[in-house]
Amino acid sequence: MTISMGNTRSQDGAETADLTATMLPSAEPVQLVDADGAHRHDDRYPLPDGEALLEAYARLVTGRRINDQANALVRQGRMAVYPSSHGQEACQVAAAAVLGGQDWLFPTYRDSVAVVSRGVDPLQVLTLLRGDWHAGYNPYEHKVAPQATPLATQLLHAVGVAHAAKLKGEDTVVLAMCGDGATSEGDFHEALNFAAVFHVPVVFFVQNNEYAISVPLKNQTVAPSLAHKAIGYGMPGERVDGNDLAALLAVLGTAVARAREGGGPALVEAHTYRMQAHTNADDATRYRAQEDVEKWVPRDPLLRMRTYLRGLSLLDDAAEERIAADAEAVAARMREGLNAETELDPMDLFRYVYTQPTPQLREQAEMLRGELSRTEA
Ligand SMILES: Cc1ncc(C[n+]2csc(CCOP(=O)(O)OP(=O)(O)O)c2C)c(N)n1
Ligand SMILES: [Mg+2]
Repeated sequence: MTISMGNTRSQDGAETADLTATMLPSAEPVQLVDADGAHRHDDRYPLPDGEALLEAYARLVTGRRINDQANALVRQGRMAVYPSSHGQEACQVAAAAVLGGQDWLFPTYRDSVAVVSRGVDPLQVLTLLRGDWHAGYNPYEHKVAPQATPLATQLLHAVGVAHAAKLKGEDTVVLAMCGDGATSEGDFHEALNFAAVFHVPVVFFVQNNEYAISVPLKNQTVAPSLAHKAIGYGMPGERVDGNDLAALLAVLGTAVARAREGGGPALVEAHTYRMQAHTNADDATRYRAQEDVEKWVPRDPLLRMRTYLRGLSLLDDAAEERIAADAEAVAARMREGLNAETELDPMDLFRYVYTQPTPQLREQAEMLRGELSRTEA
């Protein structure tokens, strides 16, 4: 049977068996550098070269520094909230690194480090979490969609952009990020089905950090893995060690290259862990044991990449100092920018929301304008 838009579904038994074999994820998450920093050979995924790993490692260090600095700024009352990607920095860096300038990234609230890795100014990124703007950066400038808080909604937008790019004949791949919890949303299923049927160049990147606020993965799904969900829609799924920067670059890079060559969508599940609370507004000790968190400490993505690079003499003391100084400069810029007092115009609430404001919003804007002029008087 042929489905419209050029995507073919076979009802022939032998062909179905072949497709099943190519679409099912690996039995174990792909790993190229283990927790001790040793290379693990994998015929399917060559190790990225040393230069690429060193550059990505520097971004990991900056990412960790951004997470730590943002947490401190929240405690100092300079930011409203910060969903940290501490422990997930390898996923964050790899998501940005595998994309070209013509590609689009669709991040969530937890993916600030990925957005910075894509080249967006951290101060522009953090205005959202400071509570100043819905998105502090221009999405078109860096081809980064606004960070989405309503779970999985961005996946449908991502598929729409990929579909449009395909119709226009553009060489664009879209990488859409979401968490394990978001895979239970209707929008997740609609996005995957739409992407597969229309055969669009999108890579769904699920960071499985084992929690959706207080809900553990076992209460979220009983599927063998989240990557196994892909075959149900007719696209390949792959599992990767989400704390292994090298494996993430290889697996995501392969999925992006495949999408660019017209191979259609894919789903990549990264197995990682949310090392800190959901946000500063959450007390994780109420629903998970500290021993469980500690098991993940030795699997830290920075530690293993550092050990690997030092083992090959690709990273020496001088390079470490330079990388740390660069990360510190980013943190200093965050402190300076976010500690500065800003004069916000409350009328901004109504600007840049709709091209044509609705009658209700116009009415509310007038009310606010009236109140402001009374308080100023
Ligand atoms: C549609 C929708 N429902 C509920 C929420 C409230 N909510 C915010 S974050 C979250 C958990 C999401 O977990 P996951 O997708 O695993 O992402 P993580 O926070 O672990 O990165 C929930 C339920 C929301 N933001 N959007
Ligand atoms: Mg999660």
